[in-house]
Amino acid sequence: MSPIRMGRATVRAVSAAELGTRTTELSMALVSGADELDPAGVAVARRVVAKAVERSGIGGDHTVVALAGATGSGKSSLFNAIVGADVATIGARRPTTSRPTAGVWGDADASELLDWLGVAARHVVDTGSGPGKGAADAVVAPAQVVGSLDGMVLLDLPDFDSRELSHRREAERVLELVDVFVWVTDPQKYADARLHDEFVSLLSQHDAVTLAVLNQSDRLTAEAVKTVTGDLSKLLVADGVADAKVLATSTVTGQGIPEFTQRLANAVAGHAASRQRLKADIIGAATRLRSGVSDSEVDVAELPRDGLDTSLARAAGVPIVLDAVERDYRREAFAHTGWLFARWTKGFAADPLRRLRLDRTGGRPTIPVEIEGADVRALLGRSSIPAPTVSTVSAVDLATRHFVREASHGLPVRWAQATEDAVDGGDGALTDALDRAVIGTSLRARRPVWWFVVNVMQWAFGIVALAGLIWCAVLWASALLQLPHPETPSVGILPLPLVLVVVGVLVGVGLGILSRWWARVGARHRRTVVGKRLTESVALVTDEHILVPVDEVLARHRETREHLEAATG
Ligand SMILES: Nc1nc2c(ncn2[C@@H]2O[C@H](COP(=O)(O)OP(=O)(O)OP(=O)(O)O)[C@@H](O)[C@H]2O)c(=O)[nH]1
Ligand SMILES: [Mg+2]
Repeated sequence: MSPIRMGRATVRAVSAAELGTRTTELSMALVSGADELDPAGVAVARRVVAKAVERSGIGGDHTVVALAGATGSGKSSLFNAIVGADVATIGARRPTTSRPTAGVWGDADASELLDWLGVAARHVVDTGSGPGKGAADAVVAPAQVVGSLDGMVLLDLPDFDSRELSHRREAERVLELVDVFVWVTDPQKYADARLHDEFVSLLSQHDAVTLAVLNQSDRLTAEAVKTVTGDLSKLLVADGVADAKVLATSTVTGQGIPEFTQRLANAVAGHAASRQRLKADIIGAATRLRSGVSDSEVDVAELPRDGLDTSLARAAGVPIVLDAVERDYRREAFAHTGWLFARWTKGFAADPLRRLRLDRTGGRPTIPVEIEGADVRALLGRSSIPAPTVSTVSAVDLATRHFVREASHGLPVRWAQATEDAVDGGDGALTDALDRAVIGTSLRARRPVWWFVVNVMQWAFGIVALAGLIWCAVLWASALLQLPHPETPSVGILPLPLVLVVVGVLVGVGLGILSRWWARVGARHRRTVVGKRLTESVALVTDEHILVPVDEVLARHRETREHLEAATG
């Protein structure tokens, strides 16, 4: 709050552009963070934004000054003193005023503004002879007032404290919209605890330019006026009104009225008060919301994610798939490098990848890029990887919670909750995504060259063994039938056909044994390669289902803070 001082206007000018920027920033903060900010604060901020937009749209550059306070303090009397005519009803029966009355200074049309304020009773003040002609006529010497009251809309409000609740409501409604408050009190009620607690605290919340007037000062001695205004200043400071200064007035003797008029002229000067009030409201609303956001947020990309990736990989069945990949490699290796005459046994061993229904695709490229989710399953079906066990599921849950807790470290509760809500809600989407990731990952690779080389050798030695066997058979048959046959060549003491059979079989079997051993090494390598691919695929799922949603909340948090800081800064 900034009390108006005597002399030249001291209210710092707020440009329309500055007000517009602050209003926009506050409304942007509401767009990005309304759900995570305190609902009461959000409601206030929405009202402030609406008010700023509406008020800025009203032409005329008026300053709305409200006389508010307890019943019988002399609001209507002060109003008439400033207007210079008996416009407002002054009564001995309390409360007198039930609807606000407006006095308008200057040529600019204030009807749009008064419609917006909801004030029906209007009086245009004749300003022909200086600031507040009537006031001048009554008690103010024009020469004493520096400046003019042109552009002022003075409101005489209903009381704030009577038994009429509707009066209080009406006063509160209008006070929400005015630019300058004048709290009018009297020697009897100035220390009333209820007024201070309920009324002055409300004024400090409204954050408008404020002025306190102790009216009916003619009822006190000069000494008592000093004491009472001093007391009242202290009470105002205790109420939170900074730099509180009290003005003593009397509508009977005219004491203090010129000074009061001067202060009103100061408030009107530069037409700054309305924007000042709106700025103060915006800053007040944004400051209140600012306590609902932290000063910084965690960088999700920097957080350790090993626990998360590992638990998700386990849930995706990656270890089971890798075992199958290893077995598949050994099986395929045997089909290409095993001893030719033992390969038929391969038919008995079940295809490990087929058992998991992972054998139908060569990898991602076979899935059209634009096909997603259920369509992928329609195209490829589901895998038959066993569903994750309860302990695996709870490990994922634990790792996710841990990660989210780390990510939302230091955030206010509502934001932390939003971060938690943003990640997969256990509706099966994560499990489906993991399955899709495994299905979409290529589990095989190019056949190794050594398979081809060994295969050629196996065929060569197989043919050698077979040729030797057939030769032996022919020799045996011709011996049996006592048919003449040419001399059988020999190697040393052994006949060549036998040598061919023995060499063919021994080399074939030996090569098979060596290849089996080498295939174990190759299978482990294949496991590593495919393991890397699966880790990448699972990491993408982690990104999509956990990191990105969490990061989105944190980004909104940052935006909200930046907008609120821009609104208050
Ligand atoms: N002695 C003295 N009496 C005053 C002064 N100002 C107002 N009064 C009297 O106080 C009574 C109340 O004045 P109003 O102006 O009606 O007071 P109000 O604050 O508008 O009251 P409500 O409309 O009920 O809220 C009237 O009888 C006035 O004549 C003053 O400065 N000195
Ligand atoms: Mg009145």
